Amino acid sequence: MKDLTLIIPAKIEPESLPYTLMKLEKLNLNYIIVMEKSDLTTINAVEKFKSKIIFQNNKGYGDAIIFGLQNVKTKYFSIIYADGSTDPNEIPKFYDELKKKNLDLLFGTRYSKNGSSEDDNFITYIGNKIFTFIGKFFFSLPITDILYTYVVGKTEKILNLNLKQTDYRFCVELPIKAKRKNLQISDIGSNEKKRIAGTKKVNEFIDGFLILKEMIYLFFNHNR
Ligand SMILES: Nc1nc2c(ncn2[C@@H]2O[C@H](COP(=O)(O)OP(=O)(O)OP(=O)(O)O)[C@@H](O)[C@H]2O)c(=O)[nH]1
Ligand SMILES: [Mg+2]
Repeated sequence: MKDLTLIIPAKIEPESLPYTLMKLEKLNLNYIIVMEKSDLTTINAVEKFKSKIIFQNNKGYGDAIIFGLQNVKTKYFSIIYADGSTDPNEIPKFYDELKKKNLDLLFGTRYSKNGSSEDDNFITYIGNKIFTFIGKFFFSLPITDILYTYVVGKTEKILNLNLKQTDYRFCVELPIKAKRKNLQISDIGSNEKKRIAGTKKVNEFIDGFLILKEMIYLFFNHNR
């Protein structure tokens, strides 16, 4: 998988990130960690992997992923997380499926065959179901888990989408714009693990509201 680069956004993950990186080293995968310069605890915790870190100029989850994507030099990319919830051992399966079906984007899903989650709570589960339904009904998205955003795909295709959202709105902006540009999209079962340590960065209510607002905006505006 020399033609694949993993993008790992990380914010205040001093316990989880070293563990995730050890797994990646074992799998011999290329990766880029995207962090804020001010996140000294995480930077110190991964001192020996510092050549793989790039620093975002701005803030935010979406900003980190977009900046990471702009730095990918391989044909394929993957978005994967520092908190241990997205298991890197699933990458070979994702990568093989993407290539076999010649897809542009392949999304992990916790809610279809071979999918599960140890990290969902009642609110995130219901939220995901509602947003996935809106995605299917109003945007014809062929995916069953819109907010997971554990993805592999073709770098050139995602860069062409002109993604702009610097926060968690990125999660819905990506599949909606991809569908509108007629990218070949599918999903594949994934087992989400529990966050290893640290606190989640998503605020279910504030980010949920922003995500809903983004979906309404994109429904009425086709040309952003
Ligand atoms: N660089 C950067 N990384 C971020 C930012 N916000 C979140 N992340 C990282 O993005 C990944 C996903 O964040 P989480 O807090 O686990 O969010 P989530 O997985 O959607 O939510 P839960 O799993 O439900 O807790 C983690 O690796 C975070 O460290 C940010 O502002 N900047
Ligand atoms: Mg998480």
